[in-house]
Amino acid sequence: MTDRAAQARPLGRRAFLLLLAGGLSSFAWASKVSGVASPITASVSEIFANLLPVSGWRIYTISGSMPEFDASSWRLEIDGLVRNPQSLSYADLQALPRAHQTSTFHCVTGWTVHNVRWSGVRFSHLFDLVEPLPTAKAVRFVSLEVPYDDSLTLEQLRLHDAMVGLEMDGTPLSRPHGSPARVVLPEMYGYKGVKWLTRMEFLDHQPTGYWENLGYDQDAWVGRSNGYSSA
Ligand SMILES: Nc1nc2c(c(=O)[nH]1)N[C@H]1C(S)=C(S)[C@@H](COP(=O)(O)O)O[C@H]1N2
Ligand SMILES: [Mo]
Repeated sequence: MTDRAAQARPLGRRAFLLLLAGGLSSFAWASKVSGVASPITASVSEIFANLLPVSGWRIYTISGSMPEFDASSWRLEIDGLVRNPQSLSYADLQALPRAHQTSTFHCVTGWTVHNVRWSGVRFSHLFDLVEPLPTAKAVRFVSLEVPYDDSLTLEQLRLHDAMVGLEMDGTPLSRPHGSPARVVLPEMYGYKGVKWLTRMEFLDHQPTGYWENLGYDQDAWVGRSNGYSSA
C-alpha cells in the first residue's frame, strides 16, 4: 500500500471499489454532455495513477489490470491489408534495426514528461517487412488490455519520431509502462500510445479509438487538438 492509499482509510476496499465505479460512470456522463471529455476526469485510470509512485509519469490503465508479459508466448501480430502478414516474437522484434530518440511526452489531461529516452523499431521497418497493400490507409493498434485500442494513418506512422517503443530510459519497458511494446508518437497526445501492444491491423479507413469514442480528437496533435491551440 502506498502512503496515499493508507491515507484513504477509513475508506474500506468495498468503498474504494464503489468510488472507482462512480468515477467511471461520472466520466462517461461528463463526456457525453460536453462532447469533448474534460481534462479533469475522475476516471479509473486517474485514481490508479494517484496510487502508483512514479517520477513524472502517471500510470494509466482503463481496466485496472496490467497485462503480464510472457516472452515465450507474446506476439506482435501484423495483419490486415498487407502482402506478408507477420507474427513477431519478442526476439524477432529485438532483432530488427533499432532506433533511439529523446522526446517529450504529453498527456492530454495536462501533464508532461521531458526528455524521455526511447528505443524501439521504426514503423518504416515494419512496413518493409509486411508490405502494406495500396488500399491500406491506417493501422489499428490493439492492446492486450481489452478494449483499449487506437489508430494512426500510414502517413503519421512515417513521421521521423514514430516507433514501436521497446525501451524507456535505457531499460526494457516496465509492466506499468506497457511491456513489452507500446506505440510512441511524441507529436501526438499520449492516448495514441497504446501500451501492452499485441496487434497492428492495416485497414482502408481509420477507426476511432478507445478515448476517441469518449470524445477526444482522432488527430491528437500536441498543442493543436482537443481544444488546445498553439496560437
Ligand atoms: N492499454 C493502454 N494504453 C494506454 C492507456 C491505457 O489506459 N491503456 N492510456 C494512454 C494514455 S491516455 C496515456 S497519457 C499514456 C500514459 O502512459 P503511462 O501509463 O506509461 O504513463 O498511456 C496511453 N496508453
Ligand atoms: Mo493521456
